Amino acid sequence: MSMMSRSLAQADPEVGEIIGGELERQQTTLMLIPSENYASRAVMAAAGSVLTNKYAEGYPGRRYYNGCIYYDEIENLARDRARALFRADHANVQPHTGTSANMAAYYAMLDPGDRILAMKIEHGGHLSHGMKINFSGQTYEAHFYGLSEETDQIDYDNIRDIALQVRPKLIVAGASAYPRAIDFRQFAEIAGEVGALLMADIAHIVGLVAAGAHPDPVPVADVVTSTTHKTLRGPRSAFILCRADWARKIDRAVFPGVQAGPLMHIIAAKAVAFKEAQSLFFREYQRQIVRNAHALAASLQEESFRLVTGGTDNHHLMLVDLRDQDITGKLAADLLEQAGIVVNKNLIPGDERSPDETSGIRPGTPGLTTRGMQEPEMHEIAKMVARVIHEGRDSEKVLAEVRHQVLELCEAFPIYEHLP
Ligand code: DSN
Repeated sequence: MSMMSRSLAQADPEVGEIIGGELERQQTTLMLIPSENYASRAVMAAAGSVLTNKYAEGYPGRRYYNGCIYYDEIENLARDRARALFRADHANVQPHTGTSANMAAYYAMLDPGDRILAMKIEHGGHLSHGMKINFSGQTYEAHFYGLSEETDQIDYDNIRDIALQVRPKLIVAGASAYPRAIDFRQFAEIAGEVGALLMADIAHIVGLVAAGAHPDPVPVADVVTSTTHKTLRGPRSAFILCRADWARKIDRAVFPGVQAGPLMHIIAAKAVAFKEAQSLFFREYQRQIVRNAHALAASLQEESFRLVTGGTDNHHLMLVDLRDQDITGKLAADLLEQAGIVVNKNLIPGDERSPDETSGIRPGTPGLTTRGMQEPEMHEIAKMVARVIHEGRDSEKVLAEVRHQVLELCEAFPIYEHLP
């Protein structure tokens, strides 16, 4: 048998086994990380296709390599589907990741040293929204808005005041860990008032936006960036939407500005995900994510956990404040993992602990909802989370019992049954 025709298991059992182990981990644990999900078999087939083989620098009809006929077709399809799904003038589907999409958007809209105004990372912002240790904070003069000290929610009047003082060239609306809906219209009004451009980063909420379950930034923002692997449930990647007047600049910023060869197999997988997101089934899936988030939030509160902002609305995640529970976010997440429940530790507003320790965790419902779970399961999971956090530190028995319950729930709501 030639090297080219052997299966992964035959050609490289070592890698095959590691991937097999990861498949089993995904099948046998409850995944509550709101920025992760399970891609469909069709999305994974496109991502693992022969489209990985070719260079296609440039854009459809203007490639630097010959032989791109099918690459043009697939990129046009992905762009058309993204534009239709989000009712946008223009889509660029080449960015590799959320941060490279943001990098390209800044490159199109700003000059080095220009001022940007974005949410503080400690209050839910993102590394690529101007943090000093990131290219965005090194290249641009970043200023930040925080959340209201009373409500832990976005305070639009305060953002207006800061914007009037700072006079940013660009306002960034969007967050990685904010459990409330974002009012993009208010952001657009502020940007208009101070003469700033508006970029919305909807990496987390993109699926909700596509399904009409969250306010839509596309009509009001100059540029919208997003990932494709979170609530959108596509491959690990990203894209940019913009108004027609930004199309040329955005395209030039992505290529040749910050990227060279596009990942055409991943663009094919994005096309598949955009099609899946047009279905009625996907809209219902997004609405169930929100219903499940409400149910999980309410059940965690019944178990005596304080949620930052008091809950979640129109969203898929919540921030649990563990400061009154005598446990760090890190220890809580480690104990939960031992019981088969995977969450991420997270800073909360006003956190005095380091990002490695934190005082919070950030559970979310997109992955559980993909497995078909509904409100009764959210209630059950909140009870398991509470048991592990309250009793798991001192009891191997509790961890083992919850692990057993997790396995039963995973068996009742299987994932990737078709995979070997
Ligand atoms: N790492 C992502 C998240 O978990 O929110 C953001 O890039």
